[in-house]
Amino acid sequence: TDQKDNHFRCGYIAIVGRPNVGKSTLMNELIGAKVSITSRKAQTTRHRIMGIQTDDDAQFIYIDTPGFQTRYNNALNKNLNRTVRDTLSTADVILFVVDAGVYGQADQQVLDLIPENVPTILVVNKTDKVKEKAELIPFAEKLAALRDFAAIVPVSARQRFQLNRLEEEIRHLLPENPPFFSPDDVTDRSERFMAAEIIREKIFRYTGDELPYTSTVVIEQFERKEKICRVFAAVLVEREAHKAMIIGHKGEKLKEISTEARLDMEKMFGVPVYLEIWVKVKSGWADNEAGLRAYGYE
Ligand code: GDP
Ligand code: K
Ligand code: MG
Repeated sequence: TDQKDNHFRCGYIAIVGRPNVGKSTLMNELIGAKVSITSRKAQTTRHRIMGIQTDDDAQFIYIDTPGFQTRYNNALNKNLNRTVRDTLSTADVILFVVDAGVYGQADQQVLDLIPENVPTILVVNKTDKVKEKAELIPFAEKLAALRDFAAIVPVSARQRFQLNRLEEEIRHLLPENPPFFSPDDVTDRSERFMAAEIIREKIFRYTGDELPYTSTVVIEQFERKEKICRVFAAVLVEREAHKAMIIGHKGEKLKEISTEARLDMEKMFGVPVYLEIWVKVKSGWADNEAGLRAYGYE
């Protein structure tokens, strides 16, 4: 009805937390169907990962923030944290995810990056690991004192426990907006894009300074079949030294990057994935505008 249309809600929900608290699992479970995954370009050459879930009354646009997931405390990460802070200040809702019963300095560092003026839901994940649920009450009370959270929701992303309640809490906080994305704006292209995004995230994770600024991932071939997905990717770098950084000693680093990327793709696409990654030196591509356009950067 018209009235319903007037009240449609749509907005960006950033999911943050230290590594391994279950952010990606939570996002995947919240968006449910793999096909609802889509993506769009951010203002910079760095893309954001998004999952979109649309129902009759609202469109939820989730942003996963890979910036927190890298384990090196270097200039790149400081820059990434800045990017994360920008992402957070433009989000409509923030989900601050912690591990049930565990709260340490790494969690606090993430909380410190969250702007006070964006409604933030404290998500206490992995409640399935806690046998005595009563133990969670003092834990949640301790955390409640840290910030004026819009809500505190204990969940188990893995067991889908309380995810509907979490979704309702998010829904109330979304602004009234028409949908920004068409609900069926989903094609192979987005999976192809996600494949590049996943590889990029793993490269961030496994390499140190500078490298990601001048490297990019190009999906040269993407074959999506019912029972398998084949992905051939090239990582373009500017110098031989950069290539060596990605490949690592006896190819070990590239092997780890490939394995982790493949496992993530399998989770996301729901089929076994065959993945090959090459590293190629393309001198000067990052400075060359035509080159950038050819790789999809406007
Ligand atoms: P991220 O680094 O924050 O994105 O965390 P991931 O989503 O990759 O999850 C890290 C690990 O925690 C994985 O092994 C998940 O399977 C696991 N995990 C995520 N959610 C839950 C949960 O609700 N319960 C339990 N027991 N494990 C979970
Ligand atoms: K992880
Ligand atoms: Mg993750």
